Amino acid sequence: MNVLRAGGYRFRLDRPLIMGILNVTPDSFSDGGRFIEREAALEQAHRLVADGADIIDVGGESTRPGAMPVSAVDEMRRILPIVEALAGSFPVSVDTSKPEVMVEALARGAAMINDVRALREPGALDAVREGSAAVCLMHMLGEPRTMQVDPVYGDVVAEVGAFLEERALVVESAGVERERIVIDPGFGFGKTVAHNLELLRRLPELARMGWPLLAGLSRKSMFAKIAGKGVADRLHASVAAAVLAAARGAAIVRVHDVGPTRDALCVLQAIENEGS
Ligand code: HH2
Repeated sequence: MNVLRAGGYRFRLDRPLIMGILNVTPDSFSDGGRFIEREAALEQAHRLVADGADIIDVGGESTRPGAMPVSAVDEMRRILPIVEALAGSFPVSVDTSKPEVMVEALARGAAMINDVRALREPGALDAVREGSAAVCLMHMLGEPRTMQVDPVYGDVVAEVGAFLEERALVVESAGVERERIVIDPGFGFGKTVAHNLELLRRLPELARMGWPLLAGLSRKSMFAKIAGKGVADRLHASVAAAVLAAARGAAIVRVHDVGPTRDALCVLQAIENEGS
């Protein structure tokens, strides 16, 4: 049985976990500005948990294509009060690439660091290596400001897999135990729709690599092309994608709409439990 250790929490990975997204930003692509006030953010966190989230992922900087960087001071001002308020009661992940933000979030009880740059910023690995927090290492080609400008791969699955393996081994040899490491192909991060679909179709290859796999597809722009939906109308497509990812081996799905995703995943689980 695979397990994931995240701070004081130990998750058995015998069913897909749900990571609920809480963006405390003015400019996130689908919910920017909705949870920037403390009360609204905490209310949303409690709603996500009531709906079935296993982990709450708090982010203070949008990484949508074209997003402009935010200073560490501003990012901390947004997220730390929320992390502090929630971490005593729920597993809290923090979506950041900045070592100083990681250190402060971990000091306030964050159980996981979710880094779209896979701990490549100087000092990031040192910020997480001690202690027991989990880390999510994500693949991104380029930087958010420019990553969607003509991304090119030979074999996207092989290249993303090689990057994730290399990063996971570096992080492990720095002293982060395997049970604390999650990998993520980074849907939409320097990828065309065709790349995203290839990654989703061949997700089992990445799931077999030996680290739990996270899939973040929720409300992403690929659904504009696939289903012709604007950002406010991508619920059904997102739920379908989360279930397909879980069926192909994702151990964690990162989603905005926890309740509908949970119900859909129950169907998958029921089928799989019946078969075993
Ligand atoms: N996607 C987003 C942000 N963080 N982290 C991981 N590990 N995987 C992802 O796919 C991922 C992520 C983008 O989604 P969202 O947080 O809703 O938007 P924004 O970056 O605009 O805040």
